[in-house]
Amino acid sequence: MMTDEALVRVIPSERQRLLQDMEFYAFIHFSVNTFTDREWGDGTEDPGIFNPVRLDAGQWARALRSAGMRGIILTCKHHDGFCLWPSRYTAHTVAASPWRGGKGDVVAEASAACREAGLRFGVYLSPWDRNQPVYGSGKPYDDFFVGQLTELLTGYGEICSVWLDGACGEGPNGRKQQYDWERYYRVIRSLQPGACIHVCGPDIRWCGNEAGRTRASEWSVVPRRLRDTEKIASLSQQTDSDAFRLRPIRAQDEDLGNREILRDETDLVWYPAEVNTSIRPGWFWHASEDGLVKPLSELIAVYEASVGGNATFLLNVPPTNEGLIHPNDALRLREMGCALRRSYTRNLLLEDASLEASPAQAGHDIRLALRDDEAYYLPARTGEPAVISVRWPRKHVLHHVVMKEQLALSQRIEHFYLEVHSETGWIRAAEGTVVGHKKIIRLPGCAADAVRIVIDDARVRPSLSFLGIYTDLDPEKDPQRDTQP
Ligand code: FUL
Repeated sequence: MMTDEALVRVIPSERQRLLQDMEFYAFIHFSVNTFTDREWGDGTEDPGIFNPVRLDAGQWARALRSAGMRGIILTCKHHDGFCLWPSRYTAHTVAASPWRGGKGDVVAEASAACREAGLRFGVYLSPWDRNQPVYGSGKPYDDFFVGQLTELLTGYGEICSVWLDGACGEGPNGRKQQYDWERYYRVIRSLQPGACIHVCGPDIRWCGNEAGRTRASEWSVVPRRLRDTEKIASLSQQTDSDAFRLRPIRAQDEDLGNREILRDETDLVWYPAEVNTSIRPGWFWHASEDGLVKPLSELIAVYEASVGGNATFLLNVPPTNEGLIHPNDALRLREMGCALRRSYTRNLLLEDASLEASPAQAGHDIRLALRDDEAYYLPARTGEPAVISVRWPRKHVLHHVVMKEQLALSQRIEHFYLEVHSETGWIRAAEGTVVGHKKIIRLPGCAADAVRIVIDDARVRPSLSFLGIYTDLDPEKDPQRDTQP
């Protein structure tokens, strides 16, 4: 039986911690599909159609950064096999296109723009390749794939992510490939040890749907068998359909890692969730969807459920056939940045608050949770609730509470609740399970002069590396509100 002591021995790798710290980052879907108005190309597209005449990766980076994103993952090759860089392993690349006279390299431009803007850069390289004649032939295709991986992982600086999609269909010859995943992983580890391998890989877990939904409790310590690539592939998209993009999490998978569920497991891993969805209905740009950019409220709700639910948020923003992020998407990104600054700038704990907590272990005082860094609060006693109390001399309107655990100690909090105090006395305003990297609790703007957080169930003892209680910033006071993307 898994004891609490055994559960908290499972902790993230350095590369996973860096990725979780990114919290919110972009997917860029861009390929021949951008020019054919399709979601999946079949590999027969003429590279001559690829000509994004105004391409400016600096504009992408600035627009995405204005939303508060910290990285970009680019579809260097989607299922159609067309390469956004001049791969020497195939002629089906930008080198055969009229763009920049066949001398262009989108991967080079995007990675340079990221470095310039202070964003991390990652690659999506579709294992499924509908153009490649050796696809489905076993080792010859694995050699080809490893060759392409090597180009991407050696020619473009530091790579934060290799996103390996689970879709696996037939190649041009009607055959399906058995991917040599372990070999791909070895190549990635040796060339870019800091890169996380997402989805069909050991580092970052696909949350199981493309609709931007998260589980109420998204645990990072889960059974190792969830990494089973076959399983991921069978749950992944097998056909291109809107229904798949909107499919919610399957009910039987609703909770993957509470203490009860893990009790009889023998082999656990740190495998945090990533939520991916598109800012528009499709992954690729379609002129017909220019008016269908998701509303700000929907994107903020996904942000709060993902970043604020111990997952990362990978939001796709597809450039147009001119090679620019469309003004409607750019505007929404800027609005997102403003909304996030408005919500998470004014931390009332740093104003006139007094803060107390259950006795702490020496060196782990609750005041360490005021700073968002490595230091953390750790109660001295095990087996009893940890209570954290905040009081203000006057009432404040509260909008959000943010809690974070110190992940070097694993994730420990199993249950907590939060009470607010006003003239009608104490009321329970929220409760929850997972905290992990970050928990965001949205409060409906209640006026209160005290807050109490009770962590009433934890593995061994809970840690708290950050606590913030926010009131919305007056938009007039947002110093960056006029920033243009
Ligand atoms: C899916 C792909 O088939 C879609 O086209 C898209 O790339 C999405 C992120 O993953 O499985």
